[in-house]
Amino acid sequence: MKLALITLFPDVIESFKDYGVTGRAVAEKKIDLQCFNPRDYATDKHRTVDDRPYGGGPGMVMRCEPLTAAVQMAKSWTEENARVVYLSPQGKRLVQVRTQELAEIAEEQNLILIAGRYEGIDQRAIDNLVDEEISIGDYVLSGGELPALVLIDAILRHVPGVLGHAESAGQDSFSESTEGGLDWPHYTRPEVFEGQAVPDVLLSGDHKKIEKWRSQQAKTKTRKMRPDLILNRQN
Ligand code: 9D3
Repeated sequence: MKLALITLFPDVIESFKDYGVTGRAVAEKKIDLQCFNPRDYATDKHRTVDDRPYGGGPGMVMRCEPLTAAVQMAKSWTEENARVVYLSPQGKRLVQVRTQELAEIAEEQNLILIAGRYEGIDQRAIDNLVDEEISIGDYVLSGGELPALVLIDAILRHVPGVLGHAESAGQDSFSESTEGGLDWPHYTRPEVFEGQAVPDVLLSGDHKKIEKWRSQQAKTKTRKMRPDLILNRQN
């Protein structure tokens, strides 16, 4: 699976390739992640990638030409009909089912992600290049790089062989084992830490009882922290 990322800050992305399950996926060539910097494709004397907005107002806007050239290079590296996703505050909010669907799309036709900076990108670049716009949630960030990494991380977890045998995407919170609810509490050694003991049931060896306790803990936590997950399962 080829993932191309259009970004003015490729260095921000690099460390992601070195650590954890995602780093292993890169090392084992389950995915090929490459950055394309619009700056490298700016043709004017000063290599400008942004300019002031028509109509006035604060901030700068990413220009069409360098973006278009970068996406074209990304397409020749991936494939001509690669899915193009623009990470944007105006996008549809990302949920777990969509990460699964995008993983399937990415397996079929590869993926080009555009991370914006400044106030965003010229609308004509969106109209010409972008298949869909995705936001990762209702809070303000400084650009699309972290959202792109969030999306890549979530997609990779669905790629066969990326997760070990113990984990599996189906076991994740927001997935099957807790029926779309939150996880149960976890404990490991020591049995007593600063006077706090591990719940007896977990040491009982009674697997039926343990399973029942965990599911009840998960339900209580979900009702308290995320009642919305019970009311409208949109994941
Ligand atoms: C303070 C600037 N805002 C004026 C109304 C608009 C704005 C422009 C650019 C807000 C954020 C950004 C940069 N954010 C992203 O590129 C972004 C993002 C986000 O901020 N939150 C959640 N998901 C995403 S995906 C891309």
